[in-house]
Amino acid sequence: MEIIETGQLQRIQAEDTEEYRVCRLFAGIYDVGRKRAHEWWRMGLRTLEDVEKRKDEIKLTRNQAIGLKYYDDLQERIPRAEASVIFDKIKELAMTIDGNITLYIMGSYRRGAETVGDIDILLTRDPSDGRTHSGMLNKLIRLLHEKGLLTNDLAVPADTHSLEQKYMGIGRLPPDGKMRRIDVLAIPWDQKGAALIYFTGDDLFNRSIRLLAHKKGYSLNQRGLYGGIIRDNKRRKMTEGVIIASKTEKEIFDILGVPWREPEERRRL
Ligand code: 8DG
Ligand code: MG
Repeated sequence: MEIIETGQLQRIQAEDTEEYRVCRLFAGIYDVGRKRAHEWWRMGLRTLEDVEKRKDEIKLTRNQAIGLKYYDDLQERIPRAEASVIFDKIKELAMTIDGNITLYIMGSYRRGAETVGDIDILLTRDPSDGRTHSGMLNKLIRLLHEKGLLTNDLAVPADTHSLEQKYMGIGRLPPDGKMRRIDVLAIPWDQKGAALIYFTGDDLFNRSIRLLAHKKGYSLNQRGLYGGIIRDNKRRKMTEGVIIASKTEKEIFDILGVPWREPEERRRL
């Protein structure tokens, strides 16, 4: 309607400026948000070379420097086949640490995407033999660095022995593959179902199913489906409630009355 009525679209005009293009360029650096990008624009920076040259003055963080170094690689999406090879190698190495570790490749890959933005991995272990995956994520990270699959850490878990940890880093297919973002989430075995739902996404599916849970008086997060929640008259939570389902995706769907949805069906059309 705007185009018909005015012969133009303001949004496109706004996007057709140097300021917009430069801010987008900067915001493409890992860990640089729109606000920071605009601040650099106001300081007179125009190119990635400017960012590199003035890195001390603008206090470029360690992670931003890594993002800048691998800018072009990290802009690209990863072909499904390559993600699959990288995941298989990581899984194989994990098995040398403990044959009972379970690893899944998650995110857009599990939803069947042809290209993925990053490699999302879930790590857990069945504790029925009396052992857990405590400490194993850190061992795995060390091993992946040794084998050249990981090159840079972006965020390493603080508590080495917790069963719930998140690692974020950059790696590649050795010796000279493109740099790729790799995330590994460790979770307790009995939260596997809730974690699978969360880490499979997509983000819109997650928001919808969480909203549905909320409407039905529950609360859903990556740890489980919570019942027995008491809310005040503004619908704010007064109590956390207790986990009533978390082990499998299906039991959570069942309680919420959601028909089974394959991962491929959990995405925007
Ligand atoms: P991509 O990497 O191919 O771009 O897509 P993705 O695998 O779906 O996204 P991701 O950024 O790697 O995140 C993995 C999952 O995390 C995603 O499928 C769903 C979940 N997730 C949420 N909320 C959000 C959110 O606000 N942002 C993002 N990026 N992911 C979220 O539940
Ligand atoms: Mg992903």
